[in-house]
Amino acid sequence: MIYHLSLGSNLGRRARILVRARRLLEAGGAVITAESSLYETEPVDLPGQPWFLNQAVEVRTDLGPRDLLRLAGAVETALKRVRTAAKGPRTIDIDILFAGGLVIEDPDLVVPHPRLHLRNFVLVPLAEIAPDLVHPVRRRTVRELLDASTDPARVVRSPGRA
Ligand code: PH2
Ligand code: MG
Ligand code: MG
Repeated sequence: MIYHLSLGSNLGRRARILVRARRLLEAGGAVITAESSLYETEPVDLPGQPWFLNQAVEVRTDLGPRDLLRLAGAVETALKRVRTAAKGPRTIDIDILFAGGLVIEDPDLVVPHPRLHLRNFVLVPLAEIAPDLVHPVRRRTVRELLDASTDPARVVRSPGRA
């Protein structure tokens, strides 16, 4: 199955942390088939924390959604994510955006990610690698969701290589 993930970091050596996160995902059986540039993004939800580096990746894997969620959590733990404030600073956050065309609404896993259409830090990187992907609930492409977004938070393509 093909998944799309959002990676984010706003603590420590962010670009290096994203590299390690991608490697650990691959070591866990998720082959990365596309990756966006890195973007410097203004924090949303909880202002006053450092800017994030965000990236979208496409992975191909035999893992089911629940196993991929477990892998993402294990990678976060391996990269020393410490949960302090909700939505606060973190070395790494890995969110499942899309799981093929599946719609999942479990207490601990909601796919498509319930806020992805509201967030430029997700939509801009995702539109770079998957502009024509259709959101199975909202029935809009990623490009259309981005065009419709009213999120004022700034997203700037980072000059560093992904
Ligand atoms: N993640 C959050 C809350 N706010 N802001 C940006 N720019 N990037 C993120 O990845 C992010 C955020 C919760 O996961
Ligand atoms: Mg998140
Ligand atoms: Mg998360």
